[in-house]
Amino acid sequence: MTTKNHQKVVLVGDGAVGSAYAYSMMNQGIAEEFVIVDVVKERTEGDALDLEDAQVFTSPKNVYSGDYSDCKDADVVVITAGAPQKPGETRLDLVNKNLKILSSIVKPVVESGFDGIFVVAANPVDILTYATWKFSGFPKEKVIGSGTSLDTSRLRVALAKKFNVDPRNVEAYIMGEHGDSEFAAYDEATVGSKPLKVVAKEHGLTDDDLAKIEDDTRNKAYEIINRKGATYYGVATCLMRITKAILRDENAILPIGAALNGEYGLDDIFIGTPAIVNANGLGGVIEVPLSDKEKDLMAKSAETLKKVTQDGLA
Ligand code: 6V0
Repeated sequence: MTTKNHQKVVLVGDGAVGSAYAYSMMNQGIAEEFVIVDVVKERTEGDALDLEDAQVFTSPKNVYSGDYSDCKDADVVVITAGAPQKPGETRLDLVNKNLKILSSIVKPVVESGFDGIFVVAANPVDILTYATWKFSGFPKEKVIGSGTSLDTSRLRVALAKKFNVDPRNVEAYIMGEHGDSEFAAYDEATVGSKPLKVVAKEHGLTDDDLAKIEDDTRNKAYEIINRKGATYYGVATCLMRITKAILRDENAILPIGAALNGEYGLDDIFIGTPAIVNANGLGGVIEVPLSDKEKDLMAKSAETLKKVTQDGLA
């Protein structure tokens, strides 16, 4: 597939995550047209005015405050609208509030004639990605969740610090739910194609140390929320990366919330796994050859999500 010369992205949800994403998109000069939609219109107008001032130093871009009719000819609609976690709340606690908000968004987006790719980041993201697929009636490939992209970044950064290497050379994934049942797929992970567990040993890290890094990764959102009330730069950059892979038809392998079709013995679910991202959205799931222990963790994580999906969408 060839990519278009003029590419358009609509952001729905101009809060902490959405505005950080918009800024990241501007800085990377990715889309020619960038539209911001939110229930708080003044904020989108203010952000558009603020962001356009960056054009002189980035690349020319038409950034403006819009509405759902702007989705008609968009290539990607990114949904970051929804209540964020408060201190003490888990992501799954947000389900009812955010499902309501989501349904009020997906309907007018689809009614506009939108035929591009949905990218969902609002939490609980795996449930809301599934719901976006359901509410939209789109093919599964055209709906992508941010899944465990942020968690995977967090893991790579933590491991890279221990090994004193560039995080981009740590090929390790967090898989499963973006939330408390996620896990680090250490058994298949590599650092510069050397098994991660071998590298860890060389650096004096025990299995307990690796388990602690996994745990810290899982809890990093809480650490950030307790200090500054929200997390946004990390996820915003992940969203920029996913959008870029779609708009540039990259076939990039990224950790996302992907629809499974029998992989890991699972279907009817969106869950964190490495997958190919291209102009069609999901180009295919990379089924990691998990160890038996990891297969169990994936199954348990899926079970958690399926229960919430069934209750939330019943
Ligand atoms: P925020 O700063 O409160 O922004 C939410 C925005 O959504 C606000 O601007 C609201 O006005 C807007 N909004 C609410 N209802 C609607 C509606 N019906 N239509 C349009 N806009 C609406 O929250 P923040 O930006 O911090 O978080 C947004 C979502 O991202 C939350 O659900 C977070 O939990 C989630 N995150 C997801 C992450 C991930 O890894 N997937 C990471 C961090 C946050």
